[in-house]
Amino acid sequence: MLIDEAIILVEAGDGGDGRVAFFPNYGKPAGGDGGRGGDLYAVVDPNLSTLLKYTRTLSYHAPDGQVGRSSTKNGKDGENLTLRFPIGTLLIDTVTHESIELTQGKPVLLCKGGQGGWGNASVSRKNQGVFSTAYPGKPGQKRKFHVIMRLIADCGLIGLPNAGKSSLLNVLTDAHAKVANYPFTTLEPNLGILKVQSTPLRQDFEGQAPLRQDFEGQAGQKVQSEEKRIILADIPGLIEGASEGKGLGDKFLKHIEKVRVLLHCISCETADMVADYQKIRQELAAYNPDLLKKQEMLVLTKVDVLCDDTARFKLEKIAQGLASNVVFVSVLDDTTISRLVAAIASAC
Ligand SMILES: Nc1nc2c(ncn2[C@@H]2O[C@H](COP(=O)(O)OP(=O)(O)OP(=O)(O)O)[C@@H](O)[C@H]2O)c(=O)[nH]1
Ligand SMILES: [Mg+2]
Repeated sequence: MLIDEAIILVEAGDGGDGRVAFFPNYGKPAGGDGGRGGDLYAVVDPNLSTLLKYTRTLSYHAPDGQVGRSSTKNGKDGENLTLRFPIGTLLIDTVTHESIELTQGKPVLLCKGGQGGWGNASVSRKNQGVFSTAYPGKPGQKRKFHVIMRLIADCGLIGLPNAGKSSLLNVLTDAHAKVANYPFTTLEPNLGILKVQSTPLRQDFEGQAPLRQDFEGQAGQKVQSEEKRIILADIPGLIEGASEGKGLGDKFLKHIEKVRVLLHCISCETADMVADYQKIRQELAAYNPDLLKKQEMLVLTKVDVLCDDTARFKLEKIAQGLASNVVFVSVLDDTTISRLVAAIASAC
C-alpha cells in the first residue's frame, strides 16, 4: 500500500540551563551558559518513495542543549536533526496552516532550537552585584505537521473506473496492478516505469561521451541509442463528485497536480464519450483549475470491442472534437500499444 499521508509532531531541542558555580579559591561566579537546543530541518531524499517511516514514528525531537558547566564552561549545543522526505512532499502546519513544499535543494528549518540560559558568570558580568543567579534554557519550538506526499510521475493514467487504466499500466511497464471487471479495483495509485529506446543517433566516432548502449553502425561511425525512463502513475478511478468526496474522494486528485502529462482513458464501450470526458474534466477543474492546463492525451481503450471500422471512425470524430491528441489502444493488440508508447515518448 502506498503511504502518502501522515501526521507528525516535531520538536527542536530545549536550551540547556545556565549553571550556578563559583571558583573555589576566590569565590567569583563560574557557572557556564547552557548549550543551544538542536534545530530541526526537513530535506528531500530522492531515494524515498513513501511516507511509511512517518507512520511508525510519530514524533521527532532534536537533542537538547547541555546544562552549563563550572569554570565558566558552556554546555554543549544539541545537534541538529534532519528528517528526510520523498520529493514533492508538502508539510502543512496544523495550527498556522503554513505550507512548506519540499523540492530538491537546501534543508528547510522547521523548528528552531531554544537558547541556552545564562550561567551565573554571564549574569554577574551583565548585572553588577548579582552573583548567584542563573537562567533556565528556553524551550525549543514545537510544531505538528500534516505531511502529504504527492507523486512525481511523468504521466498519469486517469479516467472513470473500469476504463482500463491498470491494464494499460501493466502492459506498458513491469507493474502488476490488480485488474478486474468491476469499478474501484484500484484503491491506491500504482507506479510503473516505461522504458523507451530513443531513435538511434548516428554520430562521428571521435570524442563522444559514453551513452548507455553503443553498437557499431556503418564503417567509421558509431550508432548510439539511449534509454528513456518515463514514470507512469495509475490513478484510482474518478467519478462525478470526486472533488466533493464521492467514490474514493479527492484524495488522489492531489497526485494529478504533480503529473506532467495526463493520459485520459475512456473505454470504447462507453455509451456517451463526451459525457465521460466532461465528468472527469469537471472534477479536475473543481479541485484545481490549473489541472486543465496540463498536456493531455485522450486514450481510447479496449478498441478491440468495436465490431467494425465505422464504429471506430465515429468515435474518432467525436474524440477529435474533445482533444488534439487521440490514441486508440487495446491491451490485446501490440501494434496499438507500440503507437501509444511512441505517443507517450514524444509527449514526455
Ligand atoms: N477487451 C478488452 N478488455 C480490457 C482492455 N483493457 C482492460 N480491459 C478489461 O477491462 C476491465 C477493467 O480493467 P482495469 O484495468 O481494471 O480498469 P481500471 O480503469 O484500472 O479500473 P479501476 O481500477 O476500477 O478504476 C478488466 O476486466 C480488464 O480485463 C482491452 O484493451 N480490451
Ligand atoms: Mg485500476
